[in-house]
Amino acid sequence: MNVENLFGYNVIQYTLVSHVLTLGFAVMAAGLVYFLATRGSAAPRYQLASVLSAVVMVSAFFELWVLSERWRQAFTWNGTAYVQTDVLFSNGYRYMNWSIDVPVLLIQLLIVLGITGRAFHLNWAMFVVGGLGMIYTGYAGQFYEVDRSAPYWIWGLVSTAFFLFLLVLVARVIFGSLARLPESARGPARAVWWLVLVSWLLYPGAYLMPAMWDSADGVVARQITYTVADITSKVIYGVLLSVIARKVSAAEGYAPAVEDDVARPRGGITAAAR
Ligand code: RET
Repeated sequence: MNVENLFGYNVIQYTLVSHVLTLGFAVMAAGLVYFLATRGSAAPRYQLASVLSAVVMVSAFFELWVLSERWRQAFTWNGTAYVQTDVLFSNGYRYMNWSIDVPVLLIQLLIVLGITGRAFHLNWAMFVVGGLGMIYTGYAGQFYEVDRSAPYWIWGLVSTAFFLFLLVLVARVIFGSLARLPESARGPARAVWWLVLVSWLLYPGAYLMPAMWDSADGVVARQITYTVADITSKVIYGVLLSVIARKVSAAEGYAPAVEDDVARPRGGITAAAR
């Protein structure tokens, strides 16, 4: 049971959550178009990363859509406030979505950074095990968020251990690859590290929200936090990876990547104006 079901909401609180959930799935639909349309800008061996971004978009689109419908069904206007119906709102859907998205997001990183062979399979396995371990222990803990009894804190801590393990792996993969990357891709690769660090930290923040801010406003803050985290960790992250894939492809001499680089000076009017 989630704290969302404990409160009544005024018009602003109720609508804010409704809007923010809608923003979430609308951005995923937009991302889907972007990733499919720009897939060809990278060399074939990196194109799987775009396909995987599209997979993440579809899965998140449906999850956020369902969540948004749940929000609508779980509360009804009684003349003064939005109050509970007999439908429960549940953040558990998010955790199910992460079990698809977290492993897929991490594997994309290996593809784009050009990790191959044994290192690819080893990191792949550790990402899947670490990711699922983090998600399902957190999933077990969130059932206890209302009274915040021992399992909430214990599962939260176990989940955090998996999370730290993943962060170390991601840092190793990114910083261990920098020297091999063309100069043009190193900036975006470092940016991926900071993006992962900041955007992933928002999820434990949302988990802890009931302990920090146990009210209707806290619920609004939590759903905003989740949405910002979803947009940054899935869409912005995917865009950054697609930029890296294009830069690496261009450096490898893949003609469509060179052609598609909109920021590359080509002479003509822009050059003449300088
Ligand atoms: C939980 C439980 C409390 C402790 C920690 C957690 C971490 C969750 C994370 C989720 C990331 C999800 C992503 C989804 C993208 O689609 C499970 C909330 C540390 C880091 C990136």
